[in-house]
Amino acid sequence: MKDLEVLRIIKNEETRQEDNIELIASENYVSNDVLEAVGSILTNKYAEGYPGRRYYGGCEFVDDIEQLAKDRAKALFNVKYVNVQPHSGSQANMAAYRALLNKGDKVLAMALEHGGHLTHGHKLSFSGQDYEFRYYQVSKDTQMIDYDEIERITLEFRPKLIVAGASAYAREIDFRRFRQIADSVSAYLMVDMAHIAGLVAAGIHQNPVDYADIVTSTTHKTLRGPRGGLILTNNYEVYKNVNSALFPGIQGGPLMHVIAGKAVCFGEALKDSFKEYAKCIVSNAKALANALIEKGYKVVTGGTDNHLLLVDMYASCGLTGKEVEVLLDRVGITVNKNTVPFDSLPPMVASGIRMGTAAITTRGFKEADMKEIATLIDEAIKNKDDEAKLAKIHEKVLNLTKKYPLEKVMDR
Ligand code: DSN
Repeated sequence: MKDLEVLRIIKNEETRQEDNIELIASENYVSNDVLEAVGSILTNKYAEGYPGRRYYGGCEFVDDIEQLAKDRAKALFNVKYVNVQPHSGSQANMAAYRALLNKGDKVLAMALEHGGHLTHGHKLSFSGQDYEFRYYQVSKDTQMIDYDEIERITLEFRPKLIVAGASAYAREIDFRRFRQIADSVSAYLMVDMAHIAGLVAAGIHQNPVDYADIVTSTTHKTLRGPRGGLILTNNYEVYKNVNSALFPGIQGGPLMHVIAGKAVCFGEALKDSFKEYAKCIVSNAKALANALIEKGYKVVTGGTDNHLLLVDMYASCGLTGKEVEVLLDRVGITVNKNTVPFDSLPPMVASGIRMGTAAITTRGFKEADMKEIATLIDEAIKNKDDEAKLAKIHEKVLNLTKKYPLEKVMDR
């Protein structure tokens, strides 16, 4: 690269990704093939419209790429219709709402502070501004989804749409039950599977396409592809509405280089090796949760079924999520603060931290390493004011990450 100013910043980020233990639950490391596709000359092409129906000439090869991405996604998720154009999960959700709802319609979704997502009706998001949302919470006793309570709210509120799916919920979600609840008031069901898409692709989480009218996702979390969105449905009428809601409704020209990266990602996820990878994500998350519980940390719901865990740090050690996030950053462990259900602290402070194992599992970390990570986190918390000890912990983090060079795992 000739722009040395930009190159220097990219190199800094490269070193950070190489050196740190990456526990952000929504991040991962793409393969060199995905990187090459996203960095390709496909970025030069305008292709407004859909394959075979574009507004510009010269689209024969980008048509091939988009069709390949669609076909692979269909095979991967065993679904009839796919739109691979959403630039992000938020835009996938916006298109899904527009495909099913009119402004002001009633929607029921999980509360953000109980594990939901901003685009599931938060008042600061377009979703909460355009539709009348009501929210379900998790059970106070188990911290898990309470389906009977959702059914009760559904019968009272009579939403036109129910949204299932979460960004900070560690347990399996029963989409079949959600379908039954939605059917009780003839509501649509939308599933946002962004976090668990890789687990669904690998067949280790119930597949929502069998139950939902629309499934939305991102491609960059457990699915391990480029940053972007995805929409799936088995209903042709819904598919047509999604297509026009997304383009020309919301977006302009699709990012063909990213769609090529999605095609590569779906191809990778169709391989048997991806199934093994997804199983390891979950066993690593369980091992990390257990190791933290053994050290006395309060893991929300008492464990995990998927790729992430939430730890109530305030209840465990009196530190806020924000304090732990900053502290762990100092020793090279990257996490994010997160509210826990019924949190007494505001979101920008939060009682919890959220940790995910998708990225470190890509890197090759094993269950034994999860114990070491739990020990490093615990040591950092216990020695939070001791600079010398924190420096030693940072050394240990560097030794651990050196064992799993990124260059090796990206070449897959
Ligand atoms: N920001 C993503 C996450 O971290 O879960 C969701 O959009």
